[in-house]
Amino acid sequence: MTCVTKVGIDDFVLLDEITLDKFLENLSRRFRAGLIYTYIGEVCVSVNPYRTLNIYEQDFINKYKDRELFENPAHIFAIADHAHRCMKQRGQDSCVVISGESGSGKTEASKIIMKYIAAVTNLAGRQEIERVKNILIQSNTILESFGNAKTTRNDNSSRFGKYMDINFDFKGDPIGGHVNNYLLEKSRVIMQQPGERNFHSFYQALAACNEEDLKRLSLRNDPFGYNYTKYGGVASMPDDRSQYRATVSACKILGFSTQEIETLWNVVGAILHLGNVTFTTEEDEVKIIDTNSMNKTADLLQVNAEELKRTLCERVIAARGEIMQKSHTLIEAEFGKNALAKAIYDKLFTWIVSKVNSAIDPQLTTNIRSKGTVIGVLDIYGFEIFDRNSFEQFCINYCNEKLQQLFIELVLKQEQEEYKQEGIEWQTVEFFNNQIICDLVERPHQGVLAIMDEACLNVGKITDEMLLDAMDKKLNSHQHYSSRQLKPLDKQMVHKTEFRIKHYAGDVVYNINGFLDKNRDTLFQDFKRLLYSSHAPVISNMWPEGALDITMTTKRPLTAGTLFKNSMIALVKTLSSKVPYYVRCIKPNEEKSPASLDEERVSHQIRYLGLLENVRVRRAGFAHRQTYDRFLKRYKMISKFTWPNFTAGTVKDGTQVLIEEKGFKNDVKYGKTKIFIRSPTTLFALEKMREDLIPGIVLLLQKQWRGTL
Ligand code: AOV
Ligand code: MG
Repeated sequence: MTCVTKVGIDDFVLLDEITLDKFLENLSRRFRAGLIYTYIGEVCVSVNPYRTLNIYEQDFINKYKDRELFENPAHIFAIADHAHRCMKQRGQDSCVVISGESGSGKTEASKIIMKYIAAVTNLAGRQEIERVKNILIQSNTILESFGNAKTTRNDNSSRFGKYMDINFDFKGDPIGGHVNNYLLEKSRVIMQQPGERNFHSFYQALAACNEEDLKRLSLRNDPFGYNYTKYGGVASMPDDRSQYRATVSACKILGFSTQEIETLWNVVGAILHLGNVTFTTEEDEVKIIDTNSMNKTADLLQVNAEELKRTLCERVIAARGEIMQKSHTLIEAEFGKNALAKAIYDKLFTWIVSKVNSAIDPQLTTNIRSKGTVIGVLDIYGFEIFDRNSFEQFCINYCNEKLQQLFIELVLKQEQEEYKQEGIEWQTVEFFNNQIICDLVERPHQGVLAIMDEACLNVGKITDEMLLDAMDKKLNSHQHYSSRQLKPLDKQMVHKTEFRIKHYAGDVVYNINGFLDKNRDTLFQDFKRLLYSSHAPVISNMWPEGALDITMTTKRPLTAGTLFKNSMIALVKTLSSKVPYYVRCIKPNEEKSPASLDEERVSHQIRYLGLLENVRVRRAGFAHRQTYDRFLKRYKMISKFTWPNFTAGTVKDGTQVLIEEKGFKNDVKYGKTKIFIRSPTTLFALEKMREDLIPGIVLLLQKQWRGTL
């Protein structure tokens, strides 16, 4: 086993002074020594090591299994073990919230937690449980292939948010799970920033295009030969081909049929070909230049080529009861094609998630009817700032605001409010509350999302610039909002195109171009009908809305922004209903280097994550709290003054008598309804005394029961 020597302190609560310098010094000393985990009480701070560490092997698993946090050096295994043990013992649902900026190690952390849980469960070796564990782990491979991509911040960046519940039976063994996914960054399908790639799946298909099972896609292994994979200027990565095989193998393990796997890659291939379809205009009519690419697209989507051609070049409209064909302009044709590519990929991803969900549905995987208890693992896209930030970054960063708000509510605020309520002496810890930024985004009528939705109601009449004007009018006095006037090159009036939000984690300038379209998120009905007509059942089933007749009017669907907001509110509600555990991830440098810790960047993260405030609250805080009656019920047996019953006063008096007799007076405070115990060791000592007495008491009760006493 790798020997873990003690470097710095294992828990920031033990710092001699709570200052940024001391915090940073401890963090970087430990990072240099390969100790990437440090606690703040029960919160685990993790620094991305950017190298493989031998700290996740079986010997480490054995070391952390069934152990308390303070018994071993800080490790994410201890958090996973704690969550699992508490869930099992108390039957309470819990969740692990992993947060931190892009590239800080959230996805890796979520996989480490899942692997640990898989390693410490099913000691009886039940076959169906082994199957479930394998499926849960393999589902990551598929979701990452289709939902992750290389960005300038992270080579394997999650471009969707993921919340996975793992269901456990009463023995604590996994019996299934459920994935909730949040807004996929589908604009990546058609465009990538310099240095970035499209989703991994496209390059996997290209790298493996010569394999027997992909020949039908007629692809060439040349990412620069396809419009949709060339913009970022980054070609294949060495493991694209092996990842293709891993993805197919994972699909098989999850029970995808051969036909479904075929359709999956057909759709990927179809999108690549569709990207190469180009248009021209002849006599005011749009025509396709490259029919070859168009035919291949139709072939792979199993739709009629003539129909595809028609829907790319014109649309059917119903006006005053009459149905007419209307030719697109060049711009509309390009726009429609790109919207089609994005929509097909988005639907494919949703379908994959639903397939994963049916493979891990606890009712189907085992015959157990009850859903048991769950541990939820949240791995979302981290806060990000690019050179150009659009609607997707706006949603991603808003999502991070919501999670920070939850952390503030649960860790910083509630704890302090409880001390106040209980009358415990307490020096209030000040912290920045980002509720004001959440409000800026989500307030009804006044927030950015509401203003956007209002603008979306006026189809065709409002431009992105007009939206920005409307935002300026309503938000200009907000402390966290501003917009920039681009310097006019000549005397002509130049519209503003950017606005800035002062997020909790930094200022981000968003470019307004495309906001309205992305929020409205519509696809011409003709495309929906076309895809519904596909001979591939998987594709046709993805597009039930294509069955609607042209003359039928449908209700206006909710916008992408509102749907996202609703899903965030639901997520926060789910997380709040569970016992939370936190992993706070830190990115050590911008170079993805294992050797350096950029003090400025790391200090910035410590500050905005509120870690110092977390230490302050925790330090003055208490490891355990319990109402007096429950406390006394549990421990009354260890004191002669309280056993079998305390009759000389209130439950609070009884608790006090017990604590004083056992010599823990200096480690506790008495609130109005609860006792607060400062250090975990006191709690463990109490537990130990109770445990030692239990066999004797059981014997005593048995004797009483048999009437032999
Ligand atoms: P993220 O999930 O936080 O970013 P990842 O978990 O994808 O970040 O981590 C980025 C990269 O850092 C990984 O691909 C690994 O190479 C490396 N890494 C992270 N954690 C570890 C670890 N514990 N041990 C070894 N290497 C690690 V984002 O999804 O972009 O927000 O959106
Ligand atoms: Mg990630």
